[in-house]
Amino acid sequence: MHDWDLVLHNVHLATMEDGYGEVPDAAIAVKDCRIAWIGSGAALPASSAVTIDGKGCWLTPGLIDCHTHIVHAGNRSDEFEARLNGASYEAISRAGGGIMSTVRATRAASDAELLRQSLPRVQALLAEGVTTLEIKSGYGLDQPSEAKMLRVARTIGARLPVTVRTSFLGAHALPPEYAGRADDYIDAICRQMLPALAVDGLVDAVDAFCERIGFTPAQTQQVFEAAQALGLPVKLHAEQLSDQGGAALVARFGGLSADHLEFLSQEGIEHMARHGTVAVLLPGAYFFLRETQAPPIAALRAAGVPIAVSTDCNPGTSPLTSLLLAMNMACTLWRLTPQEALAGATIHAARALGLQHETGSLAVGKRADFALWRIARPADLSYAMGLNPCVGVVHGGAWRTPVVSLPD
Ligand code: DI6
Ligand code: FE
Repeated sequence: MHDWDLVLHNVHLATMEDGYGEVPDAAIAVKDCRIAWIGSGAALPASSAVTIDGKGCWLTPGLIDCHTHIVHAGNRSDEFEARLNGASYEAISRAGGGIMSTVRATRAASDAELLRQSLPRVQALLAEGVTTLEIKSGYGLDQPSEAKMLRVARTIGARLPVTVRTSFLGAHALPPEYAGRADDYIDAICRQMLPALAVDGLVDAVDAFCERIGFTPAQTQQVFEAAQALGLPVKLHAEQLSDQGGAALVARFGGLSADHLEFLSQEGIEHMARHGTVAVLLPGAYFFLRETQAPPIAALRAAGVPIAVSTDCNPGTSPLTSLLLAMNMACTLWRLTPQEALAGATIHAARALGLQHETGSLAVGKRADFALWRIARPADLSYAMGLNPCVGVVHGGAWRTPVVSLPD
């Protein structure tokens, strides 16, 4: 009798439903790509086509990286080195460096080249148990180049065992063609770029960079109105370097998430709590930029705002391709607990993508996205730096790793 497609037994579960949601000495069964049964190993009621001995490892939901700019061409290690040799950020920027150097490289790359350069970064995340990945555009800044970035993101989801959600970030920076004409660029985004990309099915959500060096709250609001007219959810890079009231703005639009948040005000927190907007924390950018103002973690906790943690993988401010290290940084730099960090990379990250009914925890009916870890307890995932204890991954009910039998 083969009732189930896959059973994993001899595992300890951290379901991430209600804290860690620990189930020791457990088994979990999969049918039609979804979780069909969870319980104690001794109570396993039916047999399966494939049975895997987890050998006492821990099973968590597959990790979710809910904020990345992982598709881009080139890198900025030359600028990193120049700055450490004394060059100022302004001088680099005046010489055409900074974000525009990534825009030039990304515009110049073919689809195939952009994919080739992005894949090693994606593979680094997948090796650490990531099964869902958000990918933004925002280094094209014209319609064909933004479309190219989003197509490559879709290709990653189609070719690799990972669920990809795309975000259109046309309002990331002002392209040189529009120098001094930011309002005209926002108009082009709202009237031409976004509608065309949405019709092509390339956009799952709409993002913007609301900042003194980005776009104003009024310009951000215009982008959100255009998204709303197309039925697309919104999210925002908010309060990273200054308090622009971006978190309250995105919350008022029923936004999925407000991200960064180092300069978030109490008023912003209250709007987020009221509208269920997730706080996405990005410690990699804080670390790499050597920022000193931490996001208001205690106040977010007190208000009951769900907190997610992500890499912000990008070439300028967070060249980070380890979600486990982002979790460690959230704990060491900002005093998140390891349990909060793991929730931030699973159940709350799922909510930040609007996928909370689909993935992010181990619950009957959800997609079978698992990561299997050779660890002693869940806190190990936030504790170790640079060790990858992931020994197996299931994405949509399918083993991603070739091993069907774990080494002892
Ligand atoms: N905030 C950031 O820190 C990055 N983008 C954003 O919206 C910067 C991206 C870059 O420098 O390439
Ligand atoms: Fe970002």
